[in-house]
Amino acid sequence: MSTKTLQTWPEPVISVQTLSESGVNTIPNRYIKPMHDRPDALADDTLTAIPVVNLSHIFSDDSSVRGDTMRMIDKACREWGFFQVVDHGVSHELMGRMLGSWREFFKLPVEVKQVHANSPATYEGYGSRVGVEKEAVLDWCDYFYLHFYPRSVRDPSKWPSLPASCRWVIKSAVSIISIQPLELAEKLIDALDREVLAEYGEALADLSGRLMTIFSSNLGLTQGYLLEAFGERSACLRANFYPKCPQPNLTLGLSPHSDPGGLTLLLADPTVAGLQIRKGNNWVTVRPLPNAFIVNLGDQIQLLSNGIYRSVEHRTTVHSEHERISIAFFYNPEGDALVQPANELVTDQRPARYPAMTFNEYRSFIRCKGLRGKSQVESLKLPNQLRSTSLT
Ligand SMILES: O=C(O)CCC(=O)C(=O)O
Repeated sequence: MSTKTLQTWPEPVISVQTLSESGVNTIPNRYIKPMHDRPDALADDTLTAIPVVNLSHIFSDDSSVRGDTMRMIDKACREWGFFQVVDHGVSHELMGRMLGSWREFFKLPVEVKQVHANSPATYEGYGSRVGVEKEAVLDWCDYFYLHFYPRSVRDPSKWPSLPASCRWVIKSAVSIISIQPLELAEKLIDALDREVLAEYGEALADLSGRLMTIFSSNLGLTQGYLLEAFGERSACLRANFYPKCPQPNLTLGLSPHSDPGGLTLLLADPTVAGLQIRKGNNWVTVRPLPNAFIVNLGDQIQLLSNGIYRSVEHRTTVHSEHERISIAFFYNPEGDALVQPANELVTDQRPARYPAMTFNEYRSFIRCKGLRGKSQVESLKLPNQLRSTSLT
């Protein structure tokens, strides 16, 4: 892929919210999925309780409680690739503020959000598509994407708020004179507080690190193995907004995909379901618990664990009566880290299933082609693995 391909979107981008609010009764063709990808195909709408882990039990004084919790996580990783964590140590108040702030942000007029419009070069900012293929079928979702780590790529000026130094000046001005631009400015200031964002990023990176040490131990590796293999801390966030859709049966909020990175911590609106996970030949709908994070394994854990743990395809549905919001925190290897199956997990019976590749190389696929199920990780299987792994 040439760098030029990733400089601009192939067609003008229209926010989904604009379409939704225009009052159309039918959705444009470019959002209509082929029959086999529509939400009704193979889906089970009953809310499913995926495994729930009380993470504080990892620190229990009782070694049997600690052991049971470790085993529960291992089982969830092997059987689901997804689980929810409660009592995870992240402040519920901070989680509530994040959901509230992003809700407010997406309520802002589109012109204000467009100030942060993103490009496929870094994806950072406000956007409505993933992938640069011309005439691709699009998803019913707007989002805001931003980088937290490594700190060298963190650019809070791209985050949706104003620098603290300007806040009080504008706030006091707004309280005296009420005119349109200042009203907008005030809304923007209140929409997201960069300090909340930074605090959230720190808390979730810490939680991800703890989970990585648990995964390492459960895989029989040294506790720090996965963290070391990932290199410098690297993480980004995607706030997803799914506007109301007049024909939810014809489209998807996000197309099926596995996450390209390490692990994802999803904070989902507990009042509106929408996340579906592939389980065998079915799609099951997750029941999100209040104050929980939905944890899922990404492709890099599949590669490092030599396929013992697997990333799992998921997608989202949309509604005609409700909008929905979710905040996905992606914990990734550093861009230049060479990711390959851990030596300890390569044996004569289980030879290396995947070649070594840097994460930057890996993620350029999704950035170019958009969300394509598990096609990338499956396409990487080494030739001697194709026959044996097709059985798993
Ligand atoms: O909105 C959701 O429930 C899932 C979001 C997701 O899969 C993503 O952002 O990659």
